[in-house]
Amino acid sequence: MNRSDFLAALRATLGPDGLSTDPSDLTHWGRDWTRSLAPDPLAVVWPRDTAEVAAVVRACAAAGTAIVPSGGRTGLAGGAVAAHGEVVLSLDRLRDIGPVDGLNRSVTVGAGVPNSVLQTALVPHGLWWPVDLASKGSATVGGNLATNAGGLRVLRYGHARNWVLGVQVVWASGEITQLGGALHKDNSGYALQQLLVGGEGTLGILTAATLALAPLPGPSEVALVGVRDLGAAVALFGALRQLPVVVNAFEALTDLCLEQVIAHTGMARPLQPCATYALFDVENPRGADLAEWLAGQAGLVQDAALATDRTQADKLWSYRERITESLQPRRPHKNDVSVPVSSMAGLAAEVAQWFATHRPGWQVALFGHVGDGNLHVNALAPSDLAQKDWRLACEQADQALYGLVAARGGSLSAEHGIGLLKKPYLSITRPAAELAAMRAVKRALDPGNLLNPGKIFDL
Ligand code: 2HG
Ligand code: ZN
Repeated sequence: MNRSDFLAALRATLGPDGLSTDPSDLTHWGRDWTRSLAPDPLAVVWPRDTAEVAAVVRACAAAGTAIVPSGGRTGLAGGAVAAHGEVVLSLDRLRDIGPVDGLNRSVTVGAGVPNSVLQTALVPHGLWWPVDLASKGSATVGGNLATNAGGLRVLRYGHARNWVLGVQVVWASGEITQLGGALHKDNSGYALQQLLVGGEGTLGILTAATLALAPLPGPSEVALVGVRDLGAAVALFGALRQLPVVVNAFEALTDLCLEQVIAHTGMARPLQPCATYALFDVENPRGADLAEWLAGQAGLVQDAALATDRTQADKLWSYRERITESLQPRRPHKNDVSVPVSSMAGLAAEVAQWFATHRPGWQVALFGHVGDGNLHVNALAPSDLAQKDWRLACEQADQALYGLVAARGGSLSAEHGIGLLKKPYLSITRPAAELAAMRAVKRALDPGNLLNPGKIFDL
């Protein structure tokens, strides 16, 4: 079948508004937030339900055309980029939200439900899905699961995979299978749904999921604290954990991040300038006096703002949540690494030292999830460096960074996934035998290499 017959057959299956080859759609739907990778898909399709997803998969399999499953495309590793004539299969129309089972604390939803829409629907039930991302307005449940999203509450709740009971999957063959269900306990054989979670759309296409839900968190207290460096932030985290509080999040950012947020948003500087800031969010059911505690941390705390109401708390959070959008105009080269929390301060010092020695003059924005041992390293492009030279200089810096991370038993992707961007480096922190097992799983479930080929690893 030639290309135009193939597209005509897909259009006949999906209806006239179910497929586009319009160049602006191809650009928009062919990429995620990774702006350094150019999109070049053949078409974008918007099936209405799981049966139509299966029909698209069968048609693509017959034509030998690869598929890139697509959620909210807020990923930062190129996992949803279609750069080689693939069909982008958007799950955008699969937006059903089933009845909430309050007793079982679960709900079944379509893959295309935006994270924030789900959260709003759960509020009247006093429940939420504890996957909390700065990108929640665009990110979808299907994308959250395919990438095993992390976010701002991993410290308390864990990644997306902790909050899924079952999934509906369309395999590369076009068959539809339910993996798991609404069971909180099910120890009967492999938990295959967990293989799909974090699979970046390479093993099957998630069309629906039964999610585990948590009670809405209680009121929280939020503070932004100026400290000497990331080591001091980590020490403050250790001290905070000694208090009888539940730590929802413990984050950090350097002053460069704060400067960029202030420049981008026009918000006022919240504290006197310090080299680094820690932000924490705690539930405090036993009423520990946090102001007094902060005052007692004189060796660590240089300045502090403790929110007294929700509006102030949200404002303090926005200095952290708005970093990514504020860095965007500076063509950031992104990294997302993790080490044990006990190695976090050492890693941050080594990273800063490496850049100061080998890339003097570069601005490197360090921020991340201290409580998870997760450091985001965003190198900002000098305005006088051509894109090609910038990329080369960054690739060399990446090698050095991953060497430091590997030496501390870390990972080169804590929460953003591997996609296309980190693929060349995966073997630095994953042993060859493990990669061989991953390839064997991929070959078994997708023998034709139809689903998101070239992501995570090449076969
Ligand atoms: C965050 O923690 C996200 O805000 C994005 O993981 C990190 O932009 C980044 O590098
Ligand atoms: Zn993050």
